[in-house]
Amino acid sequence: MKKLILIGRVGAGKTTLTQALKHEKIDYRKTQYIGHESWLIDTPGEYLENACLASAIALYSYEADVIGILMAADEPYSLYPPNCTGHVNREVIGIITKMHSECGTERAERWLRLTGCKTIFCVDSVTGEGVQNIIDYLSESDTKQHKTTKT
Ligand SMILES: Nc1nc2c(ncn2[C@@H]2O[C@H](COP(=O)(O)OP(=O)(O)OP(=O)(O)O)[C@@H](O)[C@H]2O)c(=O)[nH]1
Ligand SMILES: [Mg+2]
Repeated sequence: MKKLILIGRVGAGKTTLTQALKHEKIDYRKTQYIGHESWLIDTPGEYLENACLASAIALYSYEADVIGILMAADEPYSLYPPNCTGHVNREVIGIITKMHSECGTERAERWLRLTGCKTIFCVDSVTGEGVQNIIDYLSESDTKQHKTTKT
């Protein structure tokens, strides 16, 4: 199993997705620190939102095999600079959470593509829809060969 770090703004759904990926009960908990002991690294959204904390994400990304950039379908704007994945020496995937939002997923997908993400998953972490696709992706021996993108 590849080790995945999840980054995204406050409320993007990192912890909920972490619980869904681990088949745990969905239970809201504000993330206060970076937990990096398992195959999933969950980060507080504040680390992405504050420039003075952002370097911690870069440091913890070195612990991971795959960087998961989250964006909820209902986010009003993107925090990610265009082509930011070009700076990353790891596999990067985009993950659209809250896929059943009335906003639809197209806008989030465009923003994630703008970051450079080629592989994008859509999930509803509360119902579990789409979550298995990420588990399958992480289980593959060579994720670079993975061709699945959002349809
Ligand atoms: N319907 C739906 N709700 C979601 C989904 N993901 C997260 N939520 C809800 O969004 C809220 C915030 O989710 P969290 O997982 O705590 O967000 P987070 O990114 O971990 O936030 P921080 O820890 O503050 O950085 C919770 O009420 C979740 O139930 C999803 O895929 N679908
Ligand atoms: Mg959290």
